[in-house]
Amino acid sequence: MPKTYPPSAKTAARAHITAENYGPMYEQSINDPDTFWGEHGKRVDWIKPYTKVKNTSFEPGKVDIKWFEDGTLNVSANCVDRHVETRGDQTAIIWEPDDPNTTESLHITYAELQVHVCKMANILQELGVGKGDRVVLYLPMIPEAAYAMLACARIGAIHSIVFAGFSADALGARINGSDAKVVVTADHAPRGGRSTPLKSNCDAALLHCKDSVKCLVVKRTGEQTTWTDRDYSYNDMRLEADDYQKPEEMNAEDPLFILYTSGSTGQPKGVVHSTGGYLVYASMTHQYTFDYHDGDIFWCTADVGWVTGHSYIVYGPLANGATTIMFEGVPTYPDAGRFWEVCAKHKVNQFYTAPTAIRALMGAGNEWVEKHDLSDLRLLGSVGEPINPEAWNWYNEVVGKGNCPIVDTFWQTETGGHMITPLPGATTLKPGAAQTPFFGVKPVVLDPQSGVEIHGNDVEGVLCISDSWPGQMRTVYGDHERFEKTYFGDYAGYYFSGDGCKRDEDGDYWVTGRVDDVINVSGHRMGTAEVESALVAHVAVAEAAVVGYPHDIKGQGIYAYVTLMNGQVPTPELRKELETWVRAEIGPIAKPDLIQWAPGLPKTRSGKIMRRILRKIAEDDFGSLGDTSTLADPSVVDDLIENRMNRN
Ligand code: 6R9
Repeated sequence: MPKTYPPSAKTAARAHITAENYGPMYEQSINDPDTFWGEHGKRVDWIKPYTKVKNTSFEPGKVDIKWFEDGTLNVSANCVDRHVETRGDQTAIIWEPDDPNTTESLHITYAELQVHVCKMANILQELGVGKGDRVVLYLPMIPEAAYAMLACARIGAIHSIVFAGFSADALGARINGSDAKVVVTADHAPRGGRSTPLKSNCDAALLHCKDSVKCLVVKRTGEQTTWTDRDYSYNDMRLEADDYQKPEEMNAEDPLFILYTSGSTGQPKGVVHSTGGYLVYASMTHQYTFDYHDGDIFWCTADVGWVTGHSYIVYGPLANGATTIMFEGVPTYPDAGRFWEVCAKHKVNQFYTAPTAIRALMGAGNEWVEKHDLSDLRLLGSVGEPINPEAWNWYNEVVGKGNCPIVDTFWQTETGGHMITPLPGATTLKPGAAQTPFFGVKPVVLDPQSGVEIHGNDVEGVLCISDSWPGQMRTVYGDHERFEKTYFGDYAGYYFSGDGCKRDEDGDYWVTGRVDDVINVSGHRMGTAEVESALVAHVAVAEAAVVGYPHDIKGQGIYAYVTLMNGQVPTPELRKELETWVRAEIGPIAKPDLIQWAPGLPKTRSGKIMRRILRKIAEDDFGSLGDTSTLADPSVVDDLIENRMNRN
């Protein structure tokens, strides 16, 4: 029996949620969601209070999700204005730059935040942005990213953030996909001592977009950039912009943002989140999962380009009047002690990061942690992929000194906030398990083949959710049918997560990873189909199949099997060229780790690529290939095995 960790008396004594109140609250959230959420929905300020709470259906063909549907509110008023009245001088955002030796960190109070957000809102309006319009944000991790998010929310515009590590092509596709009016970017994005030319990427992207799209440019480094007729300087415009802007009254169900994410088929889809339900859920999970109390300093190391940054750098913490850290850099720059230096410098109380970072820092050695005073840390969090027990133990012992509960939070871009997670004052922790459902979440384990619910404990299957929760995505932008098909098409009446899971003998959930063609590289979601379509877009490539394989640091690496066009010669130079090509098509995170030249791919007689076999070979586990008798040409497998790239 692996060791488990009950909440310490100290943790339990101060916790919002304890072993005593979790059970009854959870029961009510499931059995009487109207009463439960009717009460908890009041944690945010409404302009017009709701009278209806839950109105949701997972029924095939009629999937429809509405929460608090007749209420009105404004997210920016909730994240900013209401705190200005009570804690205007408190720091809202601590900004920590990429390079601590050349740049000072910043402390932005709630009163200052209001001015920044209002100015940005006025600038966006001047550029023609109104309620319901889309604005793409392609920014470094700078305070202006938060100002722009909140400014959109203030005027009722819908933001769509594109991670600054994505390429010009990916950016262009997302600008067009949401028909955005304005793109907000910066001259350059410093990260890990290197600099990405965001503005010139943006110029390249906009070549493929409507002429009417405007570009608002924030000065970050001051390095030279080209300037065109569509460009506007944020730094100039803010000198003239008014410092107040009245928040727009929004319906609870108006979209707050779009965020593109990868799925198992086709191009990334625009996940749409709502105004009311999302904010209630993001703020409640932030407070309870991290046991956040007034005055605490909270640090989520994610980028705002991912959902984790949306919910737990900006919306959740600011709705709760928290002090939230925005970190521009990477864990290993200037050295492998950076995370711990920042924790010590700002006296961080709750620290939230990804297993890939934990594994990398574990490999760098304990001395980097021990150099810094981490005595203010009270809680540690993990997100993005399953955390292996070795990394969990290191996080617990070396970083947390055995005094900080670890919350292993399972959730998704689609879910808006935590779904399955320990609560620090209530849960006896098990290393490697996300464990218990958050309020309002009803996980079920289904048999993957029959789709029948598997009851009881000590069972395994696919993870579905059987009823709606307020933070759930509402639709795929512009394609409700795709929403239904993707999430409700496989198992009628259930939201399907795409993950496999076990429910152990105590009823705790262990999420075991994707069961579809989504791979998880350093906690970033990648559709194998996206990488494949980038590869086949290269003139030399006839066919490509991409799978994940176990990678010590990244969790999964990208393994590509490439069949070249007739007459093309496989050379190391071509391999390099394909790597660079994928980087340019999608972004650095999509670059294949291994490319194997494949004279042929294993296919069924009907032409389907048998990925199961390719996965096994990539895992260097070809002893158990299973049945290959349905292959059109079984001999291709021998060649693939002989030339495999990953030998353990
Ligand atoms: C928040 C976020 C979602 C996918 C999800 C699952 C994996 C995330 C996890 C986890 C096990 C955890 N995942 N957290 N698996 N334990 N604590 O990561 O969103 O980028 O959409 O990824 O990540 O496979 O389906 P997103």
